[in-house]
Amino acid sequence: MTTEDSSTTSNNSNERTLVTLCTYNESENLPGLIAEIHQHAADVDVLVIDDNSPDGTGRIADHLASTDSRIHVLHRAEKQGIGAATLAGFWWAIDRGYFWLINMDADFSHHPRHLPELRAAITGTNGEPVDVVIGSRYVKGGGIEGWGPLRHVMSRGVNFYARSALGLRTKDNSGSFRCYRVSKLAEIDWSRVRAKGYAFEEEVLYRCRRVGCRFAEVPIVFLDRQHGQSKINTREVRRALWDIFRLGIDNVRRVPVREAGEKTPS
Ligand SMILES: Nc1nc2c(ncn2[C@@H]2O[C@H](COP(=O)(O)OP(=O)(O)OP(=O)(O)O)[C@@H](O)[C@H]2O)c(=O)[nH]1
Ligand SMILES: [Mg+2]
Repeated sequence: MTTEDSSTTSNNSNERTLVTLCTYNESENLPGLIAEIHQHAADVDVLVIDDNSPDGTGRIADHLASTDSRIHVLHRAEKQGIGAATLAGFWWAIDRGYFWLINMDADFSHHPRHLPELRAAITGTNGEPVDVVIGSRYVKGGGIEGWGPLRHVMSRGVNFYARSALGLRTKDNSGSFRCYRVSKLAEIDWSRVRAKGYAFEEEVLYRCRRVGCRFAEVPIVFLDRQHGQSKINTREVRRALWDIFRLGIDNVRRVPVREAGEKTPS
């Protein structure tokens, strides 16, 4: 794994925001997506986390980074799952002192037009700031375009299962379009992480809840990908269900979630 060493960023405020994009074969989507991100949020830095995509996504990302100092690339040697890639982005943001991290899929399913709403929601309602804003398909105004009935049933089913097993109160626990307060991510002991694949999304919310995060959900309309192929398969789904089950056992046993040295009990 190699990282580009860059501590210089272009957003000047004290609350710097990093947008992370995990990519595996997203060459058709990446250039247009980053351009749109910067149309809707000009001040954010973007980190592409590429697992050596055979279609050359990593090279395209390098080229974009060479033309725009807001763009950074983290190259990983091989495909290790979306959870492992997302976690690498968390560490990158923690190490470089970002204040907010917004994660998005890189296939336009998470449209950059929602970025301002996600960022606005961090102030919370009633003057209570929040730590995690979820771009949610399952609150009023949210939705999904382009899925068949099976995908709908699977997604609803996984959400119900995760809420029951992990005690989550939020409605959309399986999507990855989220804004996190980086200091809260830093409180979590990530060495205990169970899911390397798709259950990572539920696992992050579980761990965030256990360290006392406050949540908000803002509606997003999820669009099925236009270009490239889905990386979900039945093996990944089975593994995700198993990972959530094991996390549910951790929840019952109250296995600690905090980084050593963090004082507050979880
Ligand atoms: N770095 C990295 N990125 C991944 C990996 N698996 C998936 N991704 C990326 O994670 C994002 C979500 O993956 P998708 O294949 O779109 O999965 P999905 O959105 O759940 O499924 P579809 O919407 O059906 O395509 C996309 O940007 C993928 O390119 C992985 O193993 N490593
Ligand atoms: Mg997708």
